Amino acid sequence: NQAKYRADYTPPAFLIPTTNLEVKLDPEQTQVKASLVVEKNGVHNNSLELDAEVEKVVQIEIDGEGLSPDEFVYENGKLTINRAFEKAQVVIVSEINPKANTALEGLYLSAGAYCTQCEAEGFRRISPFLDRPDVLSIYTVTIIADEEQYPHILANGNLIAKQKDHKTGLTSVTWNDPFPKPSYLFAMVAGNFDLLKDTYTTISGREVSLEIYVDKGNLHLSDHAMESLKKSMQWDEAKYGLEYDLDTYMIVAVDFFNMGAMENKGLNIFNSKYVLADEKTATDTDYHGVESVIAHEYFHNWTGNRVTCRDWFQLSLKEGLTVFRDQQFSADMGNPVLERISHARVMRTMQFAEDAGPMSHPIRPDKVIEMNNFYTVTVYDKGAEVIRMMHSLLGESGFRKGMDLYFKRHDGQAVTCDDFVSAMADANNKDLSKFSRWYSQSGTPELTIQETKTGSVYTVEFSQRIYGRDDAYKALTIPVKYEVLNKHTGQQVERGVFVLEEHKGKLEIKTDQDVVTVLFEDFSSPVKVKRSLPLSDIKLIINNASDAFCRWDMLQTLWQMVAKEGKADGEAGRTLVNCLIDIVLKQELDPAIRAELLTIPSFQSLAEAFDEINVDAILKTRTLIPSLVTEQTQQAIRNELAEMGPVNNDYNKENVAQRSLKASLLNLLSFSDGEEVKSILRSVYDNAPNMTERVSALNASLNLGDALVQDLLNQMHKSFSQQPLVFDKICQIAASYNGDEVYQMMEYWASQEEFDPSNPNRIRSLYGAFVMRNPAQFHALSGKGYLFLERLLTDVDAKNPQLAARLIDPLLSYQRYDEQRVALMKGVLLRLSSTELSKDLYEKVHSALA
Ligand code: DPP
Ligand code: ZN
Repeated sequence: NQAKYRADYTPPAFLIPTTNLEVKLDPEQTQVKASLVVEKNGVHNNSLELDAEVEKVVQIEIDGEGLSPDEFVYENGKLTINRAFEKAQVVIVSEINPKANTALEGLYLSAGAYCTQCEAEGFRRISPFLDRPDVLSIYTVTIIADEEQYPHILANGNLIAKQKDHKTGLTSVTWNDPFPKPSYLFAMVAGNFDLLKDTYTTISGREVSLEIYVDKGNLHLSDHAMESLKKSMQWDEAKYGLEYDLDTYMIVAVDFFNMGAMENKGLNIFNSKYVLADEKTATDTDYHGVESVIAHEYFHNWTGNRVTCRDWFQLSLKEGLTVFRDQQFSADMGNPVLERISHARVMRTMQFAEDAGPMSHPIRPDKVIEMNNFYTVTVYDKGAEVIRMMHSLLGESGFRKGMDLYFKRHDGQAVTCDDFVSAMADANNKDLSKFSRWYSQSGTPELTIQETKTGSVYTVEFSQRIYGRDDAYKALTIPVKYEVLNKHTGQQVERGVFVLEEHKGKLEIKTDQDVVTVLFEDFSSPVKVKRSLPLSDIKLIINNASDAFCRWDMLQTLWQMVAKEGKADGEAGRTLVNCLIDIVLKQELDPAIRAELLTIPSFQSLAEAFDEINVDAILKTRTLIPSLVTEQTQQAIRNELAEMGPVNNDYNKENVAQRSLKASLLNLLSFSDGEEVKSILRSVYDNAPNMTERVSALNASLNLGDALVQDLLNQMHKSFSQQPLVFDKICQIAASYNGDEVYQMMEYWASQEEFDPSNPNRIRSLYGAFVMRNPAQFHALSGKGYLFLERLLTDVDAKNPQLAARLIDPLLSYQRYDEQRVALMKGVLLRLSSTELSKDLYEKVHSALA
């Protein structure tokens, strides 16, 4: 389990300008014949050393001549060929076993269909290759299969030939992709699907055929995905002048998939969760997920595929940028404030935790053991925040100039994060060298804020650091969007952007008024803010800030203060309860924002406020506060819910806002007890015209004991049997139940026919929800929750390391808990460390214990 270092990068010793693959499909013995043009890159005498993780290397030829066994060595993931050449035709025949491939990397079977996943290093499990992103090749791929069983035989690019061999009865289908690409973007599929077809005419008038392949019987679930694809194509043309470049864009939805989706050139492969949706079976959150993942993968065609990464340390080059682009797209399609709230939530609950834990890394990591462990919230979401800050500093048109120059310089190349920053800097004549520290420094900056008033000068002093890292910490460039408000009237005095570039900095405002500042509007930098504001100022900001994000944000601060006080009847608690009551009663507020304001913060987001996480105080806060609020507002909530009734079905901004408001109100109501509440939830469930409302009723029912939840879950199971994506919702809700019955509930759902433990979606829905969304049980002092995870990890790691390595994440922050829990969690890690682990889990367990 050797680490690799970014600093050790060297260019490839050989290049492979063309790749011809011939793949004879067979569930257990697929034969892959790779004919490669290989040429030396530079002057050297190195042997050709290929990455290889195939079952068997059957035969090797160089320029038509077979190699004898002593001319090559295949061991430890490398195939070394000891015959010298400058340029040669290298043919390698190997054998692989798709059926045994439970890791779901390389070529595998998903519910009877062949599909591939090659990012990051899966191609070497299909054929020996220079499996690194800076080796770009033109692929021609011939797939041989029984067309009756697999009517759809696909690979990247354009279909160029198809013929049936009447002797064998097999069909061979040939595809060619004219764009040179790294091996991680290779894809092939063979299966029997339903096909949704449409077309899109690009801005220059080319007609592109759009094809979405879904499991038989699911055609009616693919319209939203198609609409999302067309919107994405149109948006990228309008916003960035980027047009699609092949004649066909294919998306295949598969049930067995480790990630969300994969941007393979011209042939995206998707987790069916991010394709299939209709109102009956998918929630608004699912609709949003489909739209944003379709967009994300489509946007990769330029940011990722046309310009790709030189090496995997540069992953954020394509991921941070593409997340930023899909965030912009979602903001344009929906509600920008809600989008920002959700980004801030991800950053504060997941990314800050990762960055404070043992796997902390810069958005451009320096050291990696298993690359799959670095598809992280840091590389993706913090990466996107860094791009966003550049956007803030350069402005909309400056950013666009930078993007244009980036494509002009690097189209068709494999480049680095530095190349991206240089394009931005050069296009704008701006020095971004200091800014680029965001790429090399890990950790979350902590901003201490101090406000003073002297005469008519109001000063806000900022200082940045990371606790415990004072010597090594380099000052980062931090844009602070702010608004100054009159302390008494709440009127705006001034609004602007202050850029902090040193360890300390001062914003000075000339004013005779008594003022308070609203800071980090729109979450303008991914930092932690340490600021003690009097409750009266907090209240003023919640009621008056122009930026709705900050109004929401201040309310979160208040929640955190209450959690830290550990009681609901202190001054902060009373202020919070009063604010929430006001919001419940203020029906004239924007429903989408009101819904967010009335959402109870997650365990993780309250935990963020603690140095040592106080589990009990957080759990208590999350029930006491809503109970106090509903004590005084339940009648108003009931009235409003009765007036609302079921919301219209269509997926649009207004309806989504109404439904999310309804969910927040139902959830609040569930904190007032009584049979009446149960019957309201039951009737919402029974009369719900769509899945969003059914799930709202179910989530609220979690607060009312297990009988109602179990009853409604059984009802849902009956109405939607054999629908895996609905089954996932059932699992998720059951695993979130915070009473001791949760173990029986999980056992029950795991014993159902729909629960296939080799499917990552099932594992994530049931057990992932338990570890992430059930803090009361997962962190129970008995240690039962931790032991449960330990057994699960051992099971899953043996089959699917990538999946196991995701499930372990909550254990990695063990040092942030109290002594008893630290001991329990550390015990699990220690026991795991003494067993045989995959590279994925090994890296995480050992870094946690280091
Ligand atoms: N499929 C993953 C994504 O699109 C990795 N590229 O982010
Ligand atoms: Zn991506």
